[in-house]
Amino acid sequence: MKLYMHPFSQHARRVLMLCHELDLSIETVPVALDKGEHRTPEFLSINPDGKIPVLVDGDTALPESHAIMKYLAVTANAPTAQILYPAAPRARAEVDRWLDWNHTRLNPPVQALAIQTLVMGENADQALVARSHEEAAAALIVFDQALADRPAGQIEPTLADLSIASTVALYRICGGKLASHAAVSLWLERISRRPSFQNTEPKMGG
Ligand SMILES: N[C@@H](CCC(=O)N[C@@H](CS)C(=O)NCC(=O)O)C(=O)O
Repeated sequence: MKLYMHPFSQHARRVLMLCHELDLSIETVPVALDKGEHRTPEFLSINPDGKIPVLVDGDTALPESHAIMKYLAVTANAPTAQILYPAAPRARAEVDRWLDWNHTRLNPPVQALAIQTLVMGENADQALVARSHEEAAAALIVFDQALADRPAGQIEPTLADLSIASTVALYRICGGKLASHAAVSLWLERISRRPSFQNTEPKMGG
């Protein structure tokens, strides 16, 4: 299996974190977004939407990080798969809920922040930066409360934890603060001790 990815992409990172958690080896194919490699006919033939990550498994090309994560979790024959993406409908719905929440609520302002602060440099739109910080912080209040209400024994991550961790980690790289989100801070600290997090850390400026 191959994963078309970019080392700074939170969408690719969450898939790579999952591969570590499943003990699944995967070949990574870096796509130079800065050189427009995602707009070439070759790349568009595997994802007409022109975005990474894309998983290629045999003759299947699957874009969208959360679809890839679900596919890997249900096809992997790993003991951890049941915790990562439980089969029981209510537990699975809870994971799906937070994956959707990240996709629609937290990730969009963090993605905007990343583009403005890491890509645009001096040309960053400061009004957009300020608005994105506000939106991300407002979304994190919701997640913070959910973590505070979580049963104490629930320590092992699900797909949703990995996905949200990839986004929160990027938020911090972009200058986002977790000081007013105590439960998120603790949760990230615990996840950041996992090899899956440490081995997928983007090497900024390196
Ligand atoms: N919903 C997609 C979003 C993927 C995405 O936005 N990828 C970015 C990199 S983090 C990308 O390929 N951007 C290139 C572009 O939009 O031109 C997913 O979850 O995989």
